[in-house]
Amino acid sequence: MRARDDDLIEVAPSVQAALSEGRPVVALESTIITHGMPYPANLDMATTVEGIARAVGATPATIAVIDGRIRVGLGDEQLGRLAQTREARKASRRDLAALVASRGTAGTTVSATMLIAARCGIAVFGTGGIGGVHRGAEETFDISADLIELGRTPVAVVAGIKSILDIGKTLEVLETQGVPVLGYGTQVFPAFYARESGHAVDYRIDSPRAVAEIMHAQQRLGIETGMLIANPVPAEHALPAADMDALIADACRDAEAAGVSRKDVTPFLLALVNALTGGASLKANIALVKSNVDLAARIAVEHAALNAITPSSRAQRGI
Ligand code: PSU
Ligand code: MN
Repeated sequence: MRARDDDLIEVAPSVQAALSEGRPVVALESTIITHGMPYPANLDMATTVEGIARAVGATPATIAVIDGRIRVGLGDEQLGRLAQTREARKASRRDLAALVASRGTAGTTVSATMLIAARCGIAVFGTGGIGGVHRGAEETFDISADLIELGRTPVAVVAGIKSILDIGKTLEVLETQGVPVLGYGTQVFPAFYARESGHAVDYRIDSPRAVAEIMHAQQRLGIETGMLIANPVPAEHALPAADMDALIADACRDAEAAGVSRKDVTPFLLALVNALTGGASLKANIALVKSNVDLAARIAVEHAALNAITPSSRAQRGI
């Protein structure tokens, strides 16, 4: 199914033009706007990262579901509405059809954003953090649909894994799903708020071009999994790992005591950790989103350049 022929998915003219001319496009998610950050920091972050993508020559495509239509590329009015409404749902892959049919409005998670991006021929996506395996998942089975999506949808995602999750178990599931995990300028997987987690990455890469080459090789091999590129938080925004660990353990206990489950867990923990750190975690989060989107946009630029050298690969993918 081609997105531009599909009246369920509305691709903004700027995004459509870039895609049909083979110019770089970077996908951006919207659950981070509707459920990941408070207003007005969420709106400021959303417009800032769009500007960051443009500044390096990539067209931003923020993805969301608005009144039952899947939108790829939002206008200011739509971004403003998403940032302020309390009615928006949180849409992962499994929610999309029900939301379209019921004319719902929702922020799209990493899984839904990847799925829609791939439908439209967008190969790179930048955000703050993916969902993963929650601490205590051996009891709750709380494992994000994002990990399964990374295993089945060919989009390169520049994002971290917050320490509200079990980073080790998350990396195990990514390995099971066949997802390459690349460290940008590091051999150690970065914890979200700290530059190091104690876990190794599969491959260290040091330039956007190197990531684009791995994506390109994956395409030519017909491997339809995504990949995760982890980018350490800028040093000046890192938070002390030991303090964060204790605080997050408290937050997880509170979530359990309050009976929070399923899709409410991540938004609950993000809001609580933000409150407990007096806003410091939100600041670090925003710094990381900006840095990730900047890197994603640079990767999109290199990937578009590589595809232009070998147009057959574009033709193969039907773009
Ligand atoms: N992690 C963050 N910030 C976020 C999210 C995760 O640091 O905003 C959002 C993303 O949209 C992600 C989703 O895809 O939460 C995962 O939700 P869950 O854990 O319910 O799968
Ligand atoms: Mn979950």
